[in-house]
Order: sequence, then structure tokens, then C-alpha cells
Amino acid sequence: MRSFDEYKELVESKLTSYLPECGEYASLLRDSMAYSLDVGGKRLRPVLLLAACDAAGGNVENALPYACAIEFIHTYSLIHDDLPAMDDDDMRRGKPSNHRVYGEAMAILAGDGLLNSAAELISEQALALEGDADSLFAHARAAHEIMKRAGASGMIAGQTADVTSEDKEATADLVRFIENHKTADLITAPVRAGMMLAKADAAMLEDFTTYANRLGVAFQILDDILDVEGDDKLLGKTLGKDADQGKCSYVNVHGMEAAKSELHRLTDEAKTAISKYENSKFFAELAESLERRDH
Ligand code: GRG
Repeated sequence: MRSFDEYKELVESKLTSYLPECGEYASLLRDSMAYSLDVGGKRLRPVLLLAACDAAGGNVENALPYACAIEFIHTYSLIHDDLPAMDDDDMRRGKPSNHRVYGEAMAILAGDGLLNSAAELISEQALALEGDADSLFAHARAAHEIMKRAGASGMIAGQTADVTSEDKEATADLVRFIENHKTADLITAPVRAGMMLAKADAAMLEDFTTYANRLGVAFQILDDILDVEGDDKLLGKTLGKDADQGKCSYVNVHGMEAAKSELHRLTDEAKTAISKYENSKFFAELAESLERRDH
């Protein structure tokens, strides 16, 4: 296994090179996509994909296009989330959000372009395969995993529940639906896809799915905590929006103290799920560092 920063460097060394050329009349589209990819970010999701693949004995270099594809999808979701029709945010990753630089039309197109480019990148991998039927199947499973969890029964369903939550009674069930889909699905997808590419066995896949889900829900709960108690300079975005917009968050429904203890409980559950595996240290330390994160 490599370190988090080594996986991250690998991702960043290739990320923008996977963007398609858009042609002379659409170079602004490529600039707009590259702007949001380049402004930084933790690269949590692609690192998880590479680490999961590595932990299950797979080939990290072959998994790299999948890792970059998941970062494309994550970045598109942030660009669209910042639009006035959604969360209406002027800042992202400490810089002006995409539509503040390129305008709303170009931000919509950049999001569309990144999502589609992710699908292109993933399917190109399968086309380039010269392996056996087993490897082709592994790639198809990983591709399906990513597109499904990013899709209308996954992240987009979560986002829908979130943007319509202002008009609904905030319940524990609704909060967990939003956490599971808006956030945890895009953290579970890379872990499962990485494992699938490495042809991990069913028991390992299940244990790491539990790990990733708990990590993802904990990630969202801490996001809600930081929205109240965080530092806007460190976070690089506007805070206090959940309360202002009457959003359904764990903190709003259960209170701050309960949110903190749930964050801790979920982090423990994530670590326990994978503790018996040889490379559990990387994943346990990652869960602990995410529990402590301030941005
Ligand atoms: C537009 C379909 C659609 C979905 C948007 C990701 C998302 C769904 C909305 C963004 C708002 C939000 C609070 C999402 C929860 C997940 C989350 C905390 C995303 C930010 O992820 P980080 O912290 O971001 O990994 P960086 O910038 O580090 O990559």
C-alpha cells in the first residue's frame, strides 16, 4: 500500500490529461471543466478507489482512469450544486465557484461535460482491454457500480431529497436517506469499484462496503457540524446555509451533541468492519483523520 498523498499525487498527475479536447469553438468548455478540477480538493474519492484496488491485490495503474472518472463526477456534482437554482454558492474550494467565473450556462455545460467524460473514460478502459472474459466482467461491474451510485437511484436521488427537504418535515429517516445517497453513495462507489477491479471476494467486498457507507454517512454528518461550527476560511465556502435554508440535516433533527456522538459511533463502526484485513491500518487512519478534519 502507498500513502494517501502518494495516491493523490498519482491522481493529480493524470486528472486533466483525461479531459477531452472540445474543439476550437468550444475551448471555453474545456477551460471551465479544467478550472474546477484544478482548484484542488481532498481527492478523497479517487484515493479510496486506488487504495481499495491495492488492498485487494489489484493493479493501481490500471485503476487510474476509474479514479479520475469518479473525481470528474464529484466535481460535476459540486459545480451543479453551487448553481443559483441549487445551493447558490459563490465560493468552492476557496475559489469563486464555476458559474461565478464562467457564467451559469457554461457551468451547466461543464458539469454535463464532466459527467459524460467520466462515462467515456470508463468505457474506453473496457474497450482497451486485451484481457480475458473475467477481466472484462470486472471492468463492467466497476463501471456499473460507479454510474449507478452516481445516478438517479444514488447521488441524484439524495440531492433531490435534499433540495426538496425545505418543504418537508425533517425526520430521522429523511436525514439518513440524504446522507446515504447524496454523500455516502459517492464514497461507497469508488471503494466497491476498486475492489471489483481487483476481483476481491464477496466477503471482502461486503466488509469494505460497510466501511465505506459508515465513512460516507460520518462525512456528511461532520459536514453538517462544520456548517454550524466550522471556519469559513478553512472550508473555503459559505457557512450557516443549512439553518438559513431550513435544510434537513442531522444537526437540525437530532441536535449538535447527538451529531458528534453519531460521528464517533460511525467512525468506530467503519474501522471495525475492516479490522481483520491486512491493510486495515490505511483505512482506519483515514477514517480517524476524516473524523478530525476541519475542512
Ligand atoms: C448536483 C446531482 C448533484 C449532486 C450534488 C455533492 C453534492 C451532490 C452536493 C454538494 C454539497 C454537499 C454538502 C455534499 C455532500 C458531500 C460533500 C461534503 C461534498 C464535498 O466533498 P469534499 O469535502 O470536497 O470531499 P473536496 O472539495 O475536498 O473535493
